[in-house]
Amino acid sequence: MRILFVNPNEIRHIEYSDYAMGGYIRPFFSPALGMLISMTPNHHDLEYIDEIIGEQVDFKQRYDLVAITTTWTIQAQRAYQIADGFAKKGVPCIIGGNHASLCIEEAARYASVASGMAENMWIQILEDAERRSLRPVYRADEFPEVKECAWFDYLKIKKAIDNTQAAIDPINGLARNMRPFPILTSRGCPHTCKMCVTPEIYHRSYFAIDPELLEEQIAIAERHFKPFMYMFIDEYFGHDPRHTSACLRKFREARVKYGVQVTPNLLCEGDLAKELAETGCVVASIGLESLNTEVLDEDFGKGEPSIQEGMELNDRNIETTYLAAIRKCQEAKLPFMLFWLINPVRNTIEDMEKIVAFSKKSGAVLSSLNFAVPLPGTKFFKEQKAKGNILSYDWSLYNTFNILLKPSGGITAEAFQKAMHDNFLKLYPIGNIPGHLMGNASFSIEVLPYMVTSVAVRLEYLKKLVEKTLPFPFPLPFMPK
Ligand code: B12
Ligand code: SF4
Repeated sequence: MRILFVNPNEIRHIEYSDYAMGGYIRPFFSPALGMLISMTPNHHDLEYIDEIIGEQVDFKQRYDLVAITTTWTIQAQRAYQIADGFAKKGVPCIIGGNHASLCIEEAARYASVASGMAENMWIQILEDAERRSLRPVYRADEFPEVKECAWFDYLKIKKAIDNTQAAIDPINGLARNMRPFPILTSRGCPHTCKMCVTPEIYHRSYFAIDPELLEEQIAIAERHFKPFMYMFIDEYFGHDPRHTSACLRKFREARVKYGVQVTPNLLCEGDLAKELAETGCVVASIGLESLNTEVLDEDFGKGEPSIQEGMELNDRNIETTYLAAIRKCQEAKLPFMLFWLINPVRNTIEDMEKIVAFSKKSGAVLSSLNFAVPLPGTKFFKEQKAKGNILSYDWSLYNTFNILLKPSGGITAEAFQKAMHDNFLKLYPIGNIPGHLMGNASFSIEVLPYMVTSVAVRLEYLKKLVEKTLPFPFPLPFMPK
């Protein structure tokens, strides 16, 4: 069969609040689609189109199957448009990924839906597509439980990328090689945080890659892609310290650079920060999320005991844990970024200010303030919906930069959104750029994120004003349309 894999762009509306910001880090290819490509038998003819870098879907092409992912809820509306476009031409489509998996009824209005991990469904889906009899819905829990998950086959992925018939926007096309290259040491997560979709899809299962296979993958990636840096896309990196060390040794041997997302509880125990620094990690993104233990416990469900003792995600004195994790990074000379989630229902503007002060003192190369999003399908969504706190069900707003929950304390949503914007800017004074450039780190990984964020946040605001003023679209390169 001729199969097209599409990573849909997000749809953005300029009616967004002027104070909503955007985030643009995307990997070299969609890991979800990369995994499906890796699992597809060799006799099929595969093409991969990434709308996020400006590749365009051609609805006139004759495909036998179109597979679309919705890793992010903000991709859902575009995913449905693409499915609709192909349905009109009689081309069968299947939509999967986090959003469609948890909003089956909604997605099924546009295409067949694959809900959950694809490992044990994918071959059945391909066979049904070949017979032109796709079922309306495939549910992972109706197939045998996934005991072994798929890992990347980079050669197959490369072939599908190179095989694309898509028209490529030349400026954005260049951007592919500037994107970090996805790699992983594990999939899944044993925790059950309420605001996260992973427990709803992976049901606490956790899979660790064989370090020998990882070594092979790095060698293939180096030979065929030569990535400027890798990005670990593990859901819960570092869960098994021995396995993590074995994997990190492979990175040290290959002498490659990478970035990782990690939780503070894992950093403050043992030598993880040191190991990361010694094996090529150029930056660790730490998900601190909140300084407020009620938000962590009651809203995000991080107070539940971990299934593994000593691996709890929250403790009573959270600031001490955070400082311990930061100290470990500083001792190891490991640059780190901090990621925060503000829940307008419980957090106040003073809480934002506290986070800004904490971040500025921390020595982080970048700190990011995001809104907690009631992601559809999560327990957090159900609770906030039941309380009447959700402000919008327009999925195109679900990108963590728009306020989606009613603030308490009588403040309006727009005022709260503006306070977020103002506090975000406080983290990145433009006047500090020369200081950063002339400082000890000079033009290095420690300076670039600061400069890029400082400028991008302000550009985003200007872009909105220009778009609102001009009667025609004004696309800026590297920015989502
Ligand atoms: C690594 C990661 C990132 C990376 C890159 C991710 C990427 N995929 O491009 C980075 C760091 C850039 C990132 C950024 C963000 N992320 Co993120 N990220 C992840 C993470 C941890 C892993 C995703 C991944 O690639 N997994 C590996 C693949 C192989 O697994 P998979 O996607 O589950 O795919 C399997 C199945 O779902 C299924 N499947 C998937 N698609 C399809 C399609 C078809 C047709 C079929 C049949 C099956 C199928 O089969 C696959 C194989 O089993 C996820 C957690 C998660 N579980 O998804 C969060 C996650 C995707 N991120 C999330 C969020 C919110 C963000 C941010 C908005 C956070 C922020 N404020 O910065 C930003 C978005 C920035 C942007 N818009 O540019 C949310 C999205 C939730 C949602 N519903 O929207 C998630 C789910 C985490 C969460 N909190 O619940 N992220
Ligand atoms: S630890 Fe991370 S991946 Fe695991 S459930 Fe919590 S937020 Fe999701």
